[in-house]
Amino acid sequence: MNGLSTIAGRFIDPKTIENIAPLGNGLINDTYKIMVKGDAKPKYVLQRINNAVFTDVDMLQDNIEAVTSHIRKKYESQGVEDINRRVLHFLKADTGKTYIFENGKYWRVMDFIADSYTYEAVTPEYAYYAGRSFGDFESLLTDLETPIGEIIPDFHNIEFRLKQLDKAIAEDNAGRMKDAEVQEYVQKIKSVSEEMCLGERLYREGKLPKRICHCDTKVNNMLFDKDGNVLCVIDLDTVMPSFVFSDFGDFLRSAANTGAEDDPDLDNVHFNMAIFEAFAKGYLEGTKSFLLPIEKENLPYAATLFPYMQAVRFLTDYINGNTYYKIKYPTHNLVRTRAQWKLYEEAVAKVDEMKQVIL
Ligand code: GN1
Ligand code: MG
Repeated sequence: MNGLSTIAGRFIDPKTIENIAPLGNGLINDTYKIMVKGDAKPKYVLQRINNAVFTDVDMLQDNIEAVTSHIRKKYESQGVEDINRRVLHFLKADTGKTYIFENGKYWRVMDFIADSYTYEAVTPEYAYYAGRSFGDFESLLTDLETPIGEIIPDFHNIEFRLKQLDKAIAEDNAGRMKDAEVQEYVQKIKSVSEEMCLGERLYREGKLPKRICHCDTKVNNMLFDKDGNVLCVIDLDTVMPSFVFSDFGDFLRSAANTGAEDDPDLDNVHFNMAIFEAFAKGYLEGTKSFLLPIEKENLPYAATLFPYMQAVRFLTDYINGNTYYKIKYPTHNLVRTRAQWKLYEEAVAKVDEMKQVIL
């Protein structure tokens, strides 16, 4: 047995394991699919939790357990069919917990949801279903009584992200501040920072609530069945209290971008209004039981905030010498910054149109 099988064998019967192979393309955790003997489809997902990012693994797994069991109970009471494909299920290890710690690393195993598909891009039709699903997800959690910890403090707090950028600039650990392009992006980011911090100001004024949000609503964090129906929302690590802007904005950051998150060709990067319209329609339907006017009217702001915040985060990581995100080449985080900044500008140019769709 190789190392991964030994780890998986603490959650499932090691004799049943056929092989373990990489799965997906997340930038934080390492994910694998586990094939078992006699089964042509993967049966489980093995994940190494990046504990440099998620430092409190107990809190992480408690949050996920609270959210998944709450959703499961609701689905049961609503008589929803096929519940095991509609909500994630984590296995207990030989320790009785849903994770193990071995050789300095944390691992967990969940059921693989069979016949499910993920996409890096969506059509307006799929964007509508996605909007509905993320809206429903937030809606299902509005009456969750178990407290959900802020697993990464200030995760989507743009004021905090800008402070991290300032710190990176001051330390200049990788000597990047002599690069004129880096300086140019810093200037661009700073020139609009006041207006981009709107959400935090509204929160301080007591006008904007925090709700339990998913906080990583990238397109590829949703499972579809073969007919395009949304099965469930995955990658629950970042579920935490946040503004609804997080889920709305981060989905569009990935789905409404006509290019890639790290597109080296900025001509590919535009903000797709058809996706915005379809997603917003689904999202507003899913959240109609609780969404406040202040939340609704600022959804176009959210669509600009997330590419902005991601540009800040990628640039910060580039200046720090690439310590956070996985990269494929040395300037990857700079290329990502350029693409996210372009998307931010494209979204800003569409704000008036977005307002017309929302109101
Ligand atoms: C990370 O884990 P992954 O790849 O789904 C990041 C998100 C970023 C995203 C950018 C915990 O998500 O916040 O938006 O990369 N997750 C964390 O692609 O930082
Ligand atoms: Mg992911």
